[in-house]
Order: sequence, then C-alpha cells, then structure tokens
Amino acid sequence: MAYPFRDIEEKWQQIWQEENSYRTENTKTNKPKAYILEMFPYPSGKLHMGHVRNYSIGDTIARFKRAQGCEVLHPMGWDAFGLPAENAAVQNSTSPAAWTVQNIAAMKAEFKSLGFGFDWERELASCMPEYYGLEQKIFLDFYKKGLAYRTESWVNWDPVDHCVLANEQVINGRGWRSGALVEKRKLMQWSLKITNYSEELLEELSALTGWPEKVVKMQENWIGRSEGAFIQFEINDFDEKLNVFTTRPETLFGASFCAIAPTHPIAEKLANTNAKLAAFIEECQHAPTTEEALSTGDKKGFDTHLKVVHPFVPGKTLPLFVANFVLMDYGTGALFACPAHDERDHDFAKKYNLPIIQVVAPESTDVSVDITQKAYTGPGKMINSGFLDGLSIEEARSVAIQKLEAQDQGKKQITYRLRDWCVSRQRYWGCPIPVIHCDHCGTVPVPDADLPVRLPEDVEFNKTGNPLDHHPTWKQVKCPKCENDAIRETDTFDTFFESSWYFLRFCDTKAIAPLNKEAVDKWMPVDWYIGGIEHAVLHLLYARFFTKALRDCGYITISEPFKNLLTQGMVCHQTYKDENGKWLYPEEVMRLTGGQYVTVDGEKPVTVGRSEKMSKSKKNLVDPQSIIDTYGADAARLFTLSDTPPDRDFDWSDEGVEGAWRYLNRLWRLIENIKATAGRVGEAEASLMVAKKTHQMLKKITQNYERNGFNKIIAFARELTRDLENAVTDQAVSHQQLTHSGKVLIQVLFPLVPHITSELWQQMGETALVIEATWPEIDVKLATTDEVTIAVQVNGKMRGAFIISSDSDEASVLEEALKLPTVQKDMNGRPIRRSIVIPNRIVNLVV
Ligand code: ANZ
Ligand code: ZN
Repeated sequence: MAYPFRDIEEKWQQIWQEENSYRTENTKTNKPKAYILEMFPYPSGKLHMGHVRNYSIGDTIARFKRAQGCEVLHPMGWDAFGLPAENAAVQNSTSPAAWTVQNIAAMKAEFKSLGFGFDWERELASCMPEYYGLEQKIFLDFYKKGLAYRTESWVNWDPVDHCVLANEQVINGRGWRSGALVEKRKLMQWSLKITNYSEELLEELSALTGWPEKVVKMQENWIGRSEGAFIQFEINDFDEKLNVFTTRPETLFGASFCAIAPTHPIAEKLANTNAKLAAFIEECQHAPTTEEALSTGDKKGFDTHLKVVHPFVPGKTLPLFVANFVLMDYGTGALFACPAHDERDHDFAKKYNLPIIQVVAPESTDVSVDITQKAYTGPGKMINSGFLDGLSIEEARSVAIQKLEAQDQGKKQITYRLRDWCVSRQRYWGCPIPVIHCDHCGTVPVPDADLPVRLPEDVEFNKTGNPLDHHPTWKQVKCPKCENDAIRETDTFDTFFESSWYFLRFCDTKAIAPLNKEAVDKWMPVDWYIGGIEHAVLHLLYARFFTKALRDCGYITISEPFKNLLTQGMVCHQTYKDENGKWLYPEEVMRLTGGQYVTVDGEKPVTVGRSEKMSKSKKNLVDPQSIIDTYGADAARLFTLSDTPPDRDFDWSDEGVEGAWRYLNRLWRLIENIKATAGRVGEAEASLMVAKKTHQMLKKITQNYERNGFNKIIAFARELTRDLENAVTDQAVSHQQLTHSGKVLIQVLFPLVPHITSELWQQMGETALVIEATWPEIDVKLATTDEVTIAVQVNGKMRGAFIISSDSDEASVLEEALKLPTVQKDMNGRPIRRSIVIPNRIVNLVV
C-alpha cells in the first residue's frame, strides 16, 4: 500500500503553521546567521516547474543551515508591478490591483502546499503603498544626492507596447516582451547615476568569490572598461571641435576618416540645413541600434564634406562622415577611423573607397598581412608613423598621448560601456515617481508628509499611452513650494527598481523607515541568493548599485548584497508535435509499449522533439499542481533535485517523478520494518558494520550539503536506504543500531522532503519535531574509511602526492591535489585546462 502522502503533508503544514516554525526574530543571539533568499516571483497566478526547482533549492539550503545551528532568515514576497497586470486588466476588465492580489493568494497557497518554510510575517508585495511609498523616499534621497536626474535623452521606444525600454530590455534590436523592432526617440526621462559606480562595481567583482565565474564575467563585460584617450580635432571652416574617444591613439597616422553618430549634435546641426542628411539620420533611427547589430550589420555613411585636421601630419585632413555604426552613448559619440587595424572601419573604407594605411607590422614573419583584404588587429611594431616608427604598440600609445597632451589636444581617458539607468516608464502599474513639475519652481520633490504618492484606482486602460497621463484629475496638483497649479510626474519606475532593494527590506518589513540599519547589519549580506541566470546583468547589477547608493545615502553600511550566488539551471521537457506540425501538451500524448508516441486517443502519430526549456509557446509544460496531487509535494521536491546539480539544466520526466515517489514509499516501509525489529539484540560485529556505513554516508552527505550537491546527497541516501533494508533482513543487526541509523537517514533527508520525514520521526517515538533537531553528529572513528595515496601530475610531470580516504569524491580529491605547495608552485597561477582523476590512484592536471 502506498504511503498516505496527502494526509501527512496537510498535517505537517498545519503543525508548522501552528508552531510558527519559520518565524525569525531580529533580536540578537549568539547563533551564526544564514540569510537564504530566492529571487521573489512575479505573481502571474500559477507556479511553474522553474519556480518549484528554484524554491526547492532555497528551502533545502535553509533547512540544512537551521539544522546546523544557524539562525535562518528565509522570507518571501512578490515582485508585483509590471505589464502583465495591465494587460490582464484590459482583457478581463478587472483592475491590475485586484488581479495581482488574487494571483498572490493563489501562489501563496501553492507555496504552502509544497511545504516551503518561509517566514510569512515578513511577506511584502512591491505594489503595495507600504512598500512603494518607502521606495519613493529612497528615490528622493537619491535625487538630493545627485544620483537621480531628469534629462531629455534618446531612448529605446517600443512601438507596440508604447513604452521606453532599458538597454537591457532590448534584445537583438527588439523589445524583450513585444518582440517589436525598437526605435529611437527623444523624451524627458528620469535616470539613475549608476555610472558613478562603474569603477567600484567592476573592482568589487573580484571579491565575489561565491559567485559563478560566468556571471562575474558577464557583469565585467557589461560594465566594459576601456583604457584610451580623448582627442580633440580641429574642423576646417567650422566653429566646433570634434572630440573622439579612442583605445588606439597610436594608430593616428593610419587615420583615413572621422565619423560621428547620427544623433551627434554636429550631425543634427548640419541636418538643419541639409535635407538629405536629415533623411539619412531619420533612416538610421529605425534600424536596430544594438552594438551587435551595428558591428555586424551593413555599414552606412553620409559624407558631411567637413574636413577634420590631422593633429600630427601638417596639412593633412580627414573627411567627416555621419555613420550608422557609431553609437551616440559611447565615448563621445565620435571616432577617428583606422581601416587597416579595425574591422568596422575596414568595411566602411572599402565601401566608400577610403585609404587603408597600414601602421602596425607584425614582428613575426610567420604572420602574413594583406591589409587590402582584412584589418590586422594583432601585435607588432609601428610603421608609416613619423615619430612613432619602430616603437611597439604600447610604447607608441604613450608617446602619442604625450604629444597630444603637449599640443593641448588630448588626454588619457578611461571609459565604460555602462550607461546610466533610465528608470522612467510611461505605464500605470508601477511606482509613481514622486515629483511635481511647477512652471515657477521647476522640479519639486513631493514632501515627505505627502508620501506615498498613491496610484489612482479609477483609471482607463482602453486608450493607448499612459493611463496616469490621461486621468482627468490625478496629475493636477498644487506646487508644494509656491502653491500655484502644477503637474504631477506621470512616469512610473521601471520594475527593476522594486527588486533592487527588497532583500534589504526583508531584514525588517515592519520598520517605519525604508530600512532598519540594525536589522540589515544582523542579516546582510544574503548568504545564498538563488535565481535564474537571465538576471546575471540586469537585476544583479542594479541590486549591487542600490546597495552602494543606499550606503552613500547613510541607510546601511555594507557594499555588496549577495555573498554566494546560485544560478539554477532550467527545467526542460521533451516537445511534441502532431501531424500538422502543431505543438502538443504532454497530456495530449501517450507512449506505446513499443516506444512510439501517439495522440491520447491512440489515433494519430506524434513526433517527439528534443528536450527544451519548459515554455508556454512549445506547450512542453507540466503543471506542478497535478504533480502534487498525484505524487505529493515531497516527491515533486525530491525529483527536481535528484538528477543533476542545481546549476545545470534538468529533464523533467514522468518516470523520474514516479521514481522519486517510489523511493519515498520504500523509505516509509523501511522505517515500519525497523520498528518491527523491536527487541532484537543482534551481534556486535554486524551492528558495527551498519554503524560504520551510516556514519560514512552521513559524512559524505554533510559534505555535499555544504556544496549544494543535492543530487549526490540523494544518491547516497538511496544507498544507505538499500543497506538498511538488507540489515533489517539480516537478523544479526540490533534494533538499537537500526533505529539509530534510521533516524540519521530521516534527518539527512529532512531538508529535501520535510513532510514524510517529520512524520517518520514522530513514528520513531520522538516527541520533539525533527525541524527542531540539530544535525546528527558524525562519529569520526566510524566514518573513516581506508586511506590511499594519490599522486599528482602537472602536464604529465610528477609533482607530489597526498593521502585521502578511499571513498572521497572527485571534487575533494581535486581540491586536495591543488592544495599541495609543489603543485601550486608549478601551476604558477595558470588556469586548469583539464583535470583527469583516476580514482584512488592519480590526478592529472593540464594547465
Ligand atoms: C581609433 C581606432 C583605431 C580604434 C584602431 C580602434 C582600432 P572599445 O575597445 O570597445 O572601447 N569608438 C569610439 N567611440 C565609438 C562610438 N561611440 N561608437 C562606435 N565606436 C566607437 O572600442 C573603442 C574603439 O571603438 C575606439 O578606438 C574607436 O575606434 C571606436 F585601429 O579609435 B578606435
Ligand atoms: Zn512652484
């Protein structure tokens, strides 16, 4: 008979609620703290499998830390502003607020039915005035500090959503939600000065050793630090100078033209009297403007007929083009081009028949350079370059800059690719930006006493544009300074604003001020932050920026919010198509014993596609609720963590979840059978063997909890289960030993499958709850296994040896090998290209 998971799960969820098991106090204690946080969800109304995996990981870590004696903060909230609520309001004639509140209730119930241990007393929803009002206060502090400003700026305009997009929301030139080709428009916009922190954001990445390397790299590239120079060129018969940014000032002698962005002030000025140029600029506004599209796409230029004066070659001038591949918001929006040594410039020069002058020659004769065919971007010595001839690139660079400085025409300069963050959105369902525009006083902050600026509820969604803007009265206000008629700002914040500080608010969601400094000191930084890799730059960079900005506004003292980051892999599933190539849901498909797939009515053939990330568009979805109903929350949780390490993608399968469920049934029977051995004395020898096995497994499992190796933990637990099953049958093992081992097994499984283990713990006669129990102590004597000597080779040469227990896993063997001083010395900081571990014998490192 199957174990009664429905009754058990409900029973324990109720007990945890009654006991307030997940409440965390802010009072000081001597225990170490652990703040475990999963990225808070958007309340779409329904959990998907990605959520189940995400929160199963976090919940398991939180429970393990607690068992280890930590005081654990594990809160949950809702990232509740955003477009879908507005869309739903239009489609279902409800209000975004009502729709959101309803969805939150539904998802909260699902969370509870999965047995996740959140401290619901700290729940927050970013769409509530109690939250966004405090956010308005933070914004005004940023404003007073000069970290928020309003300017007319070029923005990415989504012509379908009628909305401004952040650079990060433009993917391959298209809006991330609508998929529409993004246009450029000029609007008054609020921005945050994230660029004040470019250097710090970059610098402190190196201290984030608990982050995946991949994410660190992505942020590094996004910040994009470039060392180079500003150069100021004279323009003949023109009253302005041309400022360019270059990373290659040493190539000046190879310059053959200059180029400015279509929206560069000089281009705009010339366009006033040049209709053809105006038309060219207009055309550029409609093309994709991402850096990627510009560097790979077709290069287009417009000759202004202005002549730029070469700073080093007397009498030489360079034509000035307006070119589509020059970005206005990088460097100065202008460049000098050296076609011989830059791909884009080369493309352009070929197209417009401009000179290609080689100024760098490779030193090695093995490298052949045909400058007419392709730009050469490698190392070498300077040629055709007057006073720079014969110098290396690096030498020439500093000599060129010195000369420019002496001529008062240039200076060394570092630039960053990172742009200020435009936070204005022309949307209703977001946090109102708390300022008032007055004809007499300009921009006036809403006084503290008038916060929060609440969203009006009587709004119309059927017109295009911003409902706040065409609301009849909401924006009509008196100026707080002069009391004349004034207009309220109708833009709302980008929803990434809310997610940039919620993890700080969780430390004390009841505080009157936005943040409680003491509570933040107690809990921050977040010890484990768990979420999707899609947030590697967007959310995670903004959150780091906010932490620093809030520090500088005196709110907090820390600088980095997230100590360890776990980016979980995706949940994937096979895809199915019918005869007509239409996607089918898994429940519309059945598998015949022969292995082929047909439609559930058994009539039509089905083609099976490869496993892909679960998505609505491909219909390869499995509804968590149906899994909970059929197999229970514990089985669902167990399976999502069973097959692969948490940072890798994993394939959902019916067989897999059924396997997890069958295992839990075995566990259930095992404990029943252990209880039935009451009174059995057994033999010392046989009992000792089981004791050893138990503690060896306990040790390995504990180690794997420390590195989030959940799939391994589950494999070891299954192994221990099998051994205990045999020990029950083997009459020689004592009841006492079996009981001890059974309890260890229950405890190590508790973080993963809390319901069944809570029940079994009670059935073993324990009166206290397993959730309150401390982690079983490893008996070191019992846990030791045979030791072996392992030799270490680096690039095929023997460099040392070490002793380790014979059952160590690959990761620990590698770790030990790398600790050897002789090995370290030989590697000399070089990264490992490959490592081969031959169990119990040798480690081979290729560097
Ligand atoms: C002359 C030159 C010669 C350049 C050469 C490169 C190679 P990174 O490294 O990414 O920072 N550039 C400057 N401003 C630009 C803008 N607004 N839009 C597009 N390109 C721009 O790129 C810096 C280089 O990109 C600069 O160095 C400039 O071209 C170009 F053999 O200056 B270079
Ligand atoms: Zn005024």
